[in-house]
Amino acid sequence: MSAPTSAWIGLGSNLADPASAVERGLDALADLPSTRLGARSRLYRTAPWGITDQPSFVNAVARIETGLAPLDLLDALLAIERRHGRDRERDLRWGPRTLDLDLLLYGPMRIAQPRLTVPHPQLHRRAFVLVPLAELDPALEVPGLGPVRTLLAGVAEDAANCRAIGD
Ligand code: A4P
Ligand code: MG
Repeated sequence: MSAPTSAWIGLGSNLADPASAVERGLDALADLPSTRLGARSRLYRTAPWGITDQPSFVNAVARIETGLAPLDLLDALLAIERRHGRDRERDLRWGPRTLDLDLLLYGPMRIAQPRLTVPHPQLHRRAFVLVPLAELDPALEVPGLGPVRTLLAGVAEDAANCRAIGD
């Protein structure tokens, strides 16, 4: 196996018991083959983005150290989503979901393939991703876009609607 790569995963849920769904998602990341959970953010309650007429979300991000290649990691994330009851045939784009896992960053790589775009194409516009990323690593460089803390300043209004659960 080649040296592990740091990859960042965004987790979100807004159905049933979203906080436990995200916690189960984090556990499932830790159980992936050739993978170690390096760091995880707190859980955040966030205002819905995109389609705003839906329940609020619980979001978090995690850094994993993984030997999985990008497409293998994507497939593993989709398998976790399926195990947690997400039905892609039924889901609306940007609509409610039991558990959504996005591959945000894969080391310093930029990937543009039919099934996979990295950095995640919406990352820089989404406070619900940037706030937990900034909790763990504000200096993290998003390839082609700049550091997380700078991107976060661009969505300051939405960031005010992302609250750490328990604060
Ligand atoms: N795909 C390509 N690149 C990636 C990547 N970097 N990570 C492909 C994950 N998947 C990637 O994914 C559809 C396909 O995208 C995958 O099969 C993969 O091959 P998807 O997640 O069903 O679709 P999508 O385009 O990401 O739209 P989706 O899921 O409807 O919306 P999002 O973008 O995931 O957003 N508001 C708050 N506050 N918090 C949230 O978590 N989430 C959404 C859903 C909307 N509003 C939200 C939240
Ligand atoms: Mg998604």
